[in-house]
Amino acid sequence: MDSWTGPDVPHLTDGLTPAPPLRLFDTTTGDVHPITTGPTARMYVCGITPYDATHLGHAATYLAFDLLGRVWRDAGLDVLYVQNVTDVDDPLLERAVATGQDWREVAARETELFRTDMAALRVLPPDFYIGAVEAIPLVVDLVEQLKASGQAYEVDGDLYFSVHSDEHFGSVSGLDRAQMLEIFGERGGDPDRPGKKDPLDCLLWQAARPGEPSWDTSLGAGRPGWHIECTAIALAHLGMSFDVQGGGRDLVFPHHEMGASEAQVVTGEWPYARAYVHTGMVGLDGEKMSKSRGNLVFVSTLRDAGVDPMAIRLALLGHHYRTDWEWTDADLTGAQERLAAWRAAVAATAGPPAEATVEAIQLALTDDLNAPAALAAVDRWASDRRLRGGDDTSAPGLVRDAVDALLGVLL
Ligand code: 5CA
Ligand code: ZN
Repeated sequence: MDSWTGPDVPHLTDGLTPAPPLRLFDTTTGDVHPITTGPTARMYVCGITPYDATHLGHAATYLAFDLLGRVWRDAGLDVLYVQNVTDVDDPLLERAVATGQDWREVAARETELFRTDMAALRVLPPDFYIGAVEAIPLVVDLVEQLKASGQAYEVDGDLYFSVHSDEHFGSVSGLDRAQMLEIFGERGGDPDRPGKKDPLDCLLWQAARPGEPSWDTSLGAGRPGWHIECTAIALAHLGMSFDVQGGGRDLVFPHHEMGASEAQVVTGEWPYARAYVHTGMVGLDGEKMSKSRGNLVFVSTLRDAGVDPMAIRLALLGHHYRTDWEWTDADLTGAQERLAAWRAAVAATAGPPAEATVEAIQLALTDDLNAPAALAAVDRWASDRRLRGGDDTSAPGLVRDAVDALLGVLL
């Protein structure tokens, strides 16, 4: 499906010390370590299930991976970025039934709103933006391969993946079996379904149910399971051992664990992704912001109220991507003040030299995407300029370009 149009990214390298190598926290290893790539960095980030508008938790997650793409580009790499849209799945179908709408209309409308929100927030678009529906042939092909090699089996017409066919199963999340069993049921799994070989086995293909959409394929009429959707899209567009699998921390298990195992079993190769990077959960009023809980602040609501998307972006970047945090109005007012201060500073004809500021932004972002430290470096330059002036006429332009290229904020 169509992605969205992204802004041009200014080029920064002239006259600056090269940025240090990128280090990221990898869920699998549990530590921050250097992330090396080939000349093209390959990233898959799990996309939305489009049954409601983009909330600030989603936006924070996509901004974190947007920073990663910007850091890679700043290091002179090409970036191959793939994202899915789960445009057929239980929550979407349930919402459509509950509101008396056609599920396709809900998905198309909310996906379009997501694109508009992402473009407004100046999030660089994925190169491949792929819906689950359009990926059905890819899914069928993978499931056929799993069936042929005996790693998929049937329960009342539905097809399941045998998680134990992957010797590395469990290595993404590092969870023990008891923890897995507990979480699986909470996050879309069905540990108690009779007939499964192992309670943790996950659905690959769900046979058609009355009143639900289905597709006639070699697997019979039905629709894809969730995890195999992302595996099929990632393998088709990135191949095995791509650099970063990203998403919110709620996806570590089962989604990223299962997706990795399915790919590893189909290809006989390891690893699926070289690093697994997860964002913290944004909450409101003491709970994770989620569509099912309904405690949401939407990007589009703020935009409709006239809030500058760059202030929204700065508010989200004010929190480190790995922390869980709660949205408050103070996040937005603080970001609006910061945006005004930065705009005033770069509108000046001269200021203090800015090379060290740009290098500080690069240093912060290459150190596990430390956006708050990067913002603090710009704050220091802006307050220096206000308090002490400065006669470097290239400095305001350099800060503007660096804030644009590295932080995605247009001043
Ligand atoms: N379609 C699947 C992924 S294949 C899905 O999880 N969709 S979603 O709409 O529920 O979430 C979209 C992305 O936002 C996911 O990466 C998810 O981990 C992330 N996310 C969801 N809620 C929050 C939150 N409260 N804070 C931060 N990130 C969140
Ligand atoms: Zn996914």
